[in-house]
Amino acid sequence: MKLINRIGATAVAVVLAAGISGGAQAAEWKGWNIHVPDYPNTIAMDKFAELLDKGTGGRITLKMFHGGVLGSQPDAIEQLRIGAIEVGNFNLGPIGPVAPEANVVSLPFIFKGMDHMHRAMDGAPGDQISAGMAKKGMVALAWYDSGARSFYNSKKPITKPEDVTGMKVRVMNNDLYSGMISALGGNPSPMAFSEVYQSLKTGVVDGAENNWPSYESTGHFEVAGYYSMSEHLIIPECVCINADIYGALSDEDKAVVRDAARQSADLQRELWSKRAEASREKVMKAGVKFNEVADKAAFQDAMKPVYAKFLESNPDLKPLVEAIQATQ
Ligand code: BDP
Repeated sequence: MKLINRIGATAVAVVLAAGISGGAQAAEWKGWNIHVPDYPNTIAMDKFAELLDKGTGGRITLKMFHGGVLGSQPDAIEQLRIGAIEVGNFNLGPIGPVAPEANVVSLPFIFKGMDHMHRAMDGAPGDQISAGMAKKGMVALAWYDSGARSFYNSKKPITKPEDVTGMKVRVMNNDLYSGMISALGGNPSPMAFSEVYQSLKTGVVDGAENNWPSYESTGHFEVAGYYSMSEHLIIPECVCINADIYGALSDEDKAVVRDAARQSADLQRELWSKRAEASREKVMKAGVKFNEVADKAAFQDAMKPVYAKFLESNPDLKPLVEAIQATQ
């Protein structure tokens, strides 16, 4: 009898706890972020947590796990979709394979620059991308900056597509990036962010591609000293939340969560432009051999098969691609 009572009490407690964490009462969320402590995204996600706590009077708390300790980015995206992680700062690159609408931002050179990307993401294309992500269980609360990605390697400057021929280049997990490297005659190597330093160092790959802050914060510049300003990808990032958890919030809490994310994005964008400059200066001082890519058109031309293949498999996304290209 006693035992049965105890089981009964435990069951009630479990049901109550589940009700509380899923509902409007009180919740403790886990957040994923891949970056080092002083990175703009890290500081901004901590700010998000702080604002959430304040805005809900401590009913919703967010414990951030930085440095990718909760798993690789593709894994974390899956964990967020099933609700094992409530919140994450994700690059739309690895989200693309899950949500096709989000994949259009991973078409090389689709954005003409950061301003163009901001206008597109703040407009109708951004809304369509958000809707596509929501259908896959992820609500994008705000967009973070991630600069432009350029090629770097341990061998030589890259000035023309042929320079990539035969090179083994690490890419994020997304067939579009593998297609991009193949179209340049290189050998793509999809790999987790955390493995890139060692792979560059030991020659498992010759190069990779990223923005200035990540090239610097990871130490990749120490082992791949040629940075060639191709700026082939401008990929926004999201502050994302599990769709069911977000959907179960009261309207008031939804507003607090959105507002906190927006404020954290304002901070992130401000810190981002400063860090991009500081990172660039730091690696240049360390002796990185930098070159501009004068003929970007040659790289853009080489991407035609990547676009053709993507539109062939996703004909319904042609209007979205065109809407981004037409965004003024
Ligand atoms: C960085 C992104 C991060 C990615 C990383 C990568 O902020 O989300 O995981 O690139 O290349 O710029 O994997």
